[in-house]
Amino acid sequence: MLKSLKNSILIVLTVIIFQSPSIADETIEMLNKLNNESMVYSKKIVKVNVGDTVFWKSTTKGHNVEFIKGGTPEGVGKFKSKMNQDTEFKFTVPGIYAYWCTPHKAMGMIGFVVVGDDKSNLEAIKKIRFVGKSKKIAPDLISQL
Ligand SMILES: [Cu+2]
Repeated sequence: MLKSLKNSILIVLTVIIFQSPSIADETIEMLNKLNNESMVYSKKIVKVNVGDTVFWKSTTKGHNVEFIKGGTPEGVGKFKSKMNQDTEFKFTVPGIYAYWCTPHKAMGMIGFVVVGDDKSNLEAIKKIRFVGKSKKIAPDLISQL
């Protein structure tokens, strides 16, 4: 009896340990509607630690994630996920990351990730040329970083 309990605990622990690398530290849904907003990420700002992974869930189709040019810390490459698909990114370089949904960037579908509480590229983030509705909502979001 005790042995089988011990085995059960071992199995549970093993499952937890082997699953953890695939568990995202933040999950953001890509949505057509959220309350009275349309074309949005469920969380517009997330703050994570260096090495954390953010997972974007394609809850409704028609969206993606694209890092904005000039909107990432120096040395970070381009990132543009496929349309209609879940995606994830492991953040190994600290700083602010600004991204948008390629087809909805003019409809206000933007988001920010702050990694390692590092805001050293804030001035560059403020210089991003947002378009349409994003231009209206970006300053308020940036002030909350
Ligand atoms: Cu979109």
